[in-house]
Amino acid sequence: MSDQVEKASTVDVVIVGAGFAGLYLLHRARKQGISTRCFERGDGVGGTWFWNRYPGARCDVESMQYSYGFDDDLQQEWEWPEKFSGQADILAYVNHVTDRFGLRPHIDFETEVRAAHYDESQRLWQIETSLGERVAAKHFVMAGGCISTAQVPKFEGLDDYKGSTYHTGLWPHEEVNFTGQRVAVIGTGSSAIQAIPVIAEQAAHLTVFQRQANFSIPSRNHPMTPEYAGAWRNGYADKRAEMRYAPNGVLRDLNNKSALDVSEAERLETYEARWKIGGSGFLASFNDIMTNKQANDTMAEFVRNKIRQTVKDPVTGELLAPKTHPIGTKRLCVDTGYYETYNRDNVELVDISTAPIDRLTESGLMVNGRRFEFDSIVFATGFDAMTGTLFNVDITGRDGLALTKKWEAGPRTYLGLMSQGFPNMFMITGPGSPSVKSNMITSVEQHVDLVADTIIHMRDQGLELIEPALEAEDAWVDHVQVVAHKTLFPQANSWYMGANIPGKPRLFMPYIAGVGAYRKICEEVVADGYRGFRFETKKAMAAE
Ligand code: N01
Repeated sequence: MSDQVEKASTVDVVIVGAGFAGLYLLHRARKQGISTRCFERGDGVGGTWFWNRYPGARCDVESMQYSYGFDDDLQQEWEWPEKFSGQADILAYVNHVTDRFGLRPHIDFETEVRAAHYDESQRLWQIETSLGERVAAKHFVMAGGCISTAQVPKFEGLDDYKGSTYHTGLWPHEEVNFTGQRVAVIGTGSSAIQAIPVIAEQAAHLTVFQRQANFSIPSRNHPMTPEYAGAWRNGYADKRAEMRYAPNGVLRDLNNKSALDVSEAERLETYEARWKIGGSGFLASFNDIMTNKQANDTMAEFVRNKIRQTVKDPVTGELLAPKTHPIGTKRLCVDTGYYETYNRDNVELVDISTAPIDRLTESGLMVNGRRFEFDSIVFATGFDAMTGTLFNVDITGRDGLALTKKWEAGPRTYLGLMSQGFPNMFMITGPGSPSVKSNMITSVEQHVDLVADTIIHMRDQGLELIEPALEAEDAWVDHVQVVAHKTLFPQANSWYMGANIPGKPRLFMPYIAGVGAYRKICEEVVADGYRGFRFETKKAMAAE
């Protein structure tokens, strides 16, 4: 790791996190002469890709699109080995970006931000770190990611279990070898669906505990071809511009027909053709899959039939065919050989939908009175998404108001960017922005540019404080829910709805109207003199 530079205790901006968001913000700030401190809990950069090292971890957005677009030399020069990148390749890329732009010395690694209190008298955020350091900042930016607080359910007997335990989102850096072991995987979300085929190849026996089955589409991943990469590189300027206004921040071939306006033969032919292509673009087979339950049912049944055809044991196949939610309303998974894995002799699926795990024991766990013994248990049980990482920091705003208190009935933001009562605090891809319902890099770049441009605007105009107006925030909170309820998303018990965390308020957290629609709203807000925000000048403070 490079030598650290001298660190100031009063800066313009404190940034939490050195993942894709924190790194780009650090780069923008440094270029514009904005002083920063950037704190990262890990001992390296990369955020999600630093922590999620489980076997099979891979991105389901194509490499040519899951990459920064802010620097043309970077995107022209970087070589991606595969259509969909594995975790190690993405981490290598993030490390390259960090060093290419000289960011590493400006990051405090292995340092958590524990508290951030807004000091109204000085209009400064007072930050406290896990190393006991205090730093004051004009602006405080939470860039710690949306899916970065791993959760292990509070199973009874959790501490009694004597074997090895792992969480997919906190995977050890050294290689984990399951050869010869009896392994359990708890959970069947995106992480499990990627890990299970790889663990099954190593383990002597693998038992998968499934609560709700998930829909998964084959990735059809393959080595990158020079033709494909070349076509992207030659067209990057236009393609990135298009991505920024695309519904999910990725270029996808959306079929602009209703699934119900075509004949059954055309519908099946369309699904079949897209199944062969693979990937989550499958959802773009028709334009009403996420808004019309009848249309959605046609796609869901097509995928269920694929699962039934793939899995040889009909009982297991039926258990794996999801029936609890419309397809796409929980994050659509993308896999390599997931359903085929259940045809192996060393893999067993245990349905815990009606009889949950009773408890963990010294040597394994018990379900419905049946005792299982394991050498290792893998928790693929997900994250306290969207709000968990924000709540891990003791954040208090004006009048000592805690963010946890303000958001006790659910997140309250204006544009997913700021919350009233917390002046000069920004969230990158916060709740109420497209965030997890988009290509994260597209959304990260948009938010970072908006935040950096706003800080520069304030500096240039002699403005010292920015805060959303309560009415603007109230209207946005309502708007996010109105838009969500025009879709099928609220019908699922998903982490988008906070349903995976006991006691978490149930409401749809991301903004689902699309990346392009959202970007246009942000552009209009800024063009309209930051409509819905209020500023205060230095003079106003002196007069108080
Ligand atoms: O987590 P999840 P994840 N007892 O919350 C089960 C992104 N990601 O880490 O469905 C038993 O989706 C839970 O069951 P249920 C992506 O956005 C992207 O897999 O709630 N089981 C579920 O099966 C993704 O959505 C990529 O009934 C319990 C599983 O654990 C997000 O990260 C790859 C349980 C958790 O699934 C999170 O994915 C990986 C309990 N008490 C992740 N509690 C790609 O880019 C939970 N479960 C490809």
